[in-house]
Amino acid sequence: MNGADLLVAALENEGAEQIFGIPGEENLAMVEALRRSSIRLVITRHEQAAAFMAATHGRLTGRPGVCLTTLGPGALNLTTGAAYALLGAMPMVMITGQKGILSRKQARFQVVDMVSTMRPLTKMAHQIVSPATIPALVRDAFRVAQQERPGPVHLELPEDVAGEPAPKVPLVTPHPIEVPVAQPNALDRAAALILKAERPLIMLGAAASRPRLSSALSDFVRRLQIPFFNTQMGKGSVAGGSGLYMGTAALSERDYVHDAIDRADLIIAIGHDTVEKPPFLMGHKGPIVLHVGYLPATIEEVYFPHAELIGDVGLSLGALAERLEGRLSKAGALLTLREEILAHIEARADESRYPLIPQRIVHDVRKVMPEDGIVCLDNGMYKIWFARNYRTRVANTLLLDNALATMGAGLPSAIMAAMLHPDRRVLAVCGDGGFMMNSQELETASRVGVNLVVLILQDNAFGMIRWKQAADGFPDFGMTFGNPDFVAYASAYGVKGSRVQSADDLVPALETAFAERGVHVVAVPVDYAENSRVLIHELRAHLENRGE
Ligand SMILES: Cc1ncc(C[n+]2csc(CCOP(=O)(O)OP(=O)(O)O)c2C)c(N)n1
Ligand SMILES: [Mg+2]
Repeated sequence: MNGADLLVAALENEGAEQIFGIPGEENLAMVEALRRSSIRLVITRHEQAAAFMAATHGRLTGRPGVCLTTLGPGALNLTTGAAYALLGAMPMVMITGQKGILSRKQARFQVVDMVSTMRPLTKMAHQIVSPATIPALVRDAFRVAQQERPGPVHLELPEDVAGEPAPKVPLVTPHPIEVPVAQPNALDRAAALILKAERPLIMLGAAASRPRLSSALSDFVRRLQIPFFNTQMGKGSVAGGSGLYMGTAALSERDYVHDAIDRADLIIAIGHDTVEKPPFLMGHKGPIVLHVGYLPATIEEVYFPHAELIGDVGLSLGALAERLEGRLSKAGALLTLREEILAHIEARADESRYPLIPQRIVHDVRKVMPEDGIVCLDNGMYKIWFARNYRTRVANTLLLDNALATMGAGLPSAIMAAMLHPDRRVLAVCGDGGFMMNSQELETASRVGVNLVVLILQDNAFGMIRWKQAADGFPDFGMTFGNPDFVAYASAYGVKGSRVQSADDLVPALETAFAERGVHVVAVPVDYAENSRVLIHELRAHLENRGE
């Protein structure tokens, strides 16, 4: 047994089932150890995609995903994925190779100080210097990646350590860890604040989407009957059509959902993580904010809670509900605004203009996706429309990145979701810009054999930036490009492609793609004139009507 064998045994001990990545010659001992292990090596076509996939594994399961690359160039390709997992709080373990450390037979060829590079992008970055340290280091890496606030860790395995005979060091057995519940006096204080509120509102933030939390959160909302809204990454964390959903804060202010936020006198912010674009801007005259989280709030100019309930979120909310159930006569005060807010959001969803408008696309996607179907977004203009307009009833069924907000993650994250949930419909939604950043992963998707539909919104532009450019009064410049013929492009990968030719064509195109199984690409032309019409002019007029 050598260092690489011991590392792979330690990964098996952690329950790792797959490793995503692209090895180099420095990893060959590791590759050989993997060949003889129970772990599946899933080769991607770019390391960035491997990191996005491993991070999404962590996000969807709560257990770290693992990725592997060579030294220098391969390892550097992980950095965007590391930041994606760090900002997005997704548990992930990255393993990279390195030249030998006891001698330097190739001088400095390809050598980059990856541990230093990864330090600000991870919760922990370590070089493995001897096989004997591997069992403890790997256990620590998984523990650090997984514990709140979850995120990426990095282990570097030099070529000579990988090949060195390993002493008989026992592996460290993982065990479950229960996080403490909030203190009784903090619970009493929080309960008193909520009892006093005239117009309470719950906000569900990114940490509300932790896989283990969904049922406790839904119970809390159902027991108290306080209406709720969510941040973009908190979507879907309350199960079922509770009748209490007030909307999603896709913009920071002035959207219809802010009619409710601005009138609330107490916001119970559950799991809010300030990596997200602010769902509302706290002001000094604004509502009281009670932060409920695994960890204390980070204080920002736009987020400075007045009280905090820190501890295991599910159990703490249970204890809070015990103190409040049946005692909140004003719980539903803001519900009178609900119908109007949701009616505005649903407007124009059936418009038959071609190219399609974003509202129609969101509406039609919802129509073909079952409640547990998973939509994985890349980053572009449509993210605002999906966050705002796509209704979710099951946790983690609209996967979007409102933290690093990187382009290129849509397709890899969808491949991962499809691998984890072969029985559910999975749809990647990408702009023509973002899709082309990692489109080579169509080959990975078809090789691993997932059922996956990729919807490409085609405006031949970096639409989001083009819109901001116009909104800021700049001339239209530099944001357009040409595209390949996406149907021909798909067929070059041996996957099926189709093009939506009319507004009524989208639903049947998606239905056919899902029914045929395998990987499909569906290109749909999008008309982004609605961006300014709704998100600027209509909202401005609405605000004037409110008299502000
Ligand atoms: C890796 C990366 N590069 C640049 C950006 C800045 N950016 C945000 S949205 C966007 C345009 C996206 O274009 P596209 O994917 O075509 O989507 P569209 O907005 O046109 O629907 C850009 C360039 C980013 N978020 N991530
Ligand atoms: Mg575009």
